Amino acid sequence: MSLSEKEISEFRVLLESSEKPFFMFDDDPDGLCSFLLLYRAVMRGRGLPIKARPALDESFVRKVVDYSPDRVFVLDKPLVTQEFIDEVNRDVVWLDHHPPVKRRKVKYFNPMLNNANDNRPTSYWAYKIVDGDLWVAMTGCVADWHIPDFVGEFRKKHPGLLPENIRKPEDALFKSRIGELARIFSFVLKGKTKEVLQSIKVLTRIKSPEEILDQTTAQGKFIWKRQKRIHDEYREILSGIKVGEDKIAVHIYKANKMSFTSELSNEIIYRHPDKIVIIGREKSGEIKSSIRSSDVKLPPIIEKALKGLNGYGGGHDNACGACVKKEDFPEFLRRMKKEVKKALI
Ligand SMILES: [Mn+2]
Repeated sequence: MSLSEKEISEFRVLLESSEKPFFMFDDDPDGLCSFLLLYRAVMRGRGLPIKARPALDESFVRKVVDYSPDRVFVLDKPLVTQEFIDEVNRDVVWLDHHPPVKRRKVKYFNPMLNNANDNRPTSYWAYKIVDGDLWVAMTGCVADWHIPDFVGEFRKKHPGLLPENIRKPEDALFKSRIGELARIFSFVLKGKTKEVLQSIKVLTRIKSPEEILDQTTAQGKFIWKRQKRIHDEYREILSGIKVGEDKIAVHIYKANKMSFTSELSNEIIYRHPDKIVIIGREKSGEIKSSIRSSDVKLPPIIEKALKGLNGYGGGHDNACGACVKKEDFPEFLRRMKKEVKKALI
């Protein structure tokens, strides 16, 4: 394994010996499930989803000082600034699976340090650390397009949530009940901060996936209802997306709606794997977009398309983000089309 047994037990000791842990996690289901696994193992401390992307920076030092934990656990964040680590001035433990970075004065756990090809989700490693709820770990992994090695055990324990015939991560996400749960987790993280925090608190107490999926308890019902309102808004935007003949499918929507670009682009690329999908949200003069592709390597194309423009972007081969000033967006798009054409020759 790419996090060694030694590292896994070292992390466990750091968690168990913390009297007042503060968990700062990425605001996606992988981050949330990582938090739930660790928190439920000790049932103390506090969790805070961090919306800022990609870096956890010094603007969050205040949150740490206010809570005054003895140890900070950063989960699933690709970047933490050195200034953040220096200024919080206490134990920082960081568990992540994105390309490794070098930082001082932090206990850094990343499977890619030992094996550059192992980027299994953070919730996978959190599960290995605490040996907690299988369904929580599975939800986080499926949300991050990964079928973990404990899938057999999961199928036995939770029949019907992930049928045998579903093998591909994208089918797990869009065609199974555990995938439905992964999408529910992604929706409850959206909207008003107060409501998000309340939902997270409720999730720390839920004992089975059926509580939510079949609404068998008041707590499960609460989560279901809250995600449904957000899911409805999502579906409204989704139904407005038209995919035509062009290789690139583009859709831009306005800021008064929540940010769904990541979820929307995932669903559109799942339905149209032959396309390159760009879903953008217009806000304060910028267009923040999620870009997906199954056949074209995105980062080099995006880099070329952004050259000299007001914007930035990057990510994985098949999934990227780009933020471009509104007036530069048409040029960005024109270049994307040109570069994609070149890449396909
Ligand atoms: Mn992740």
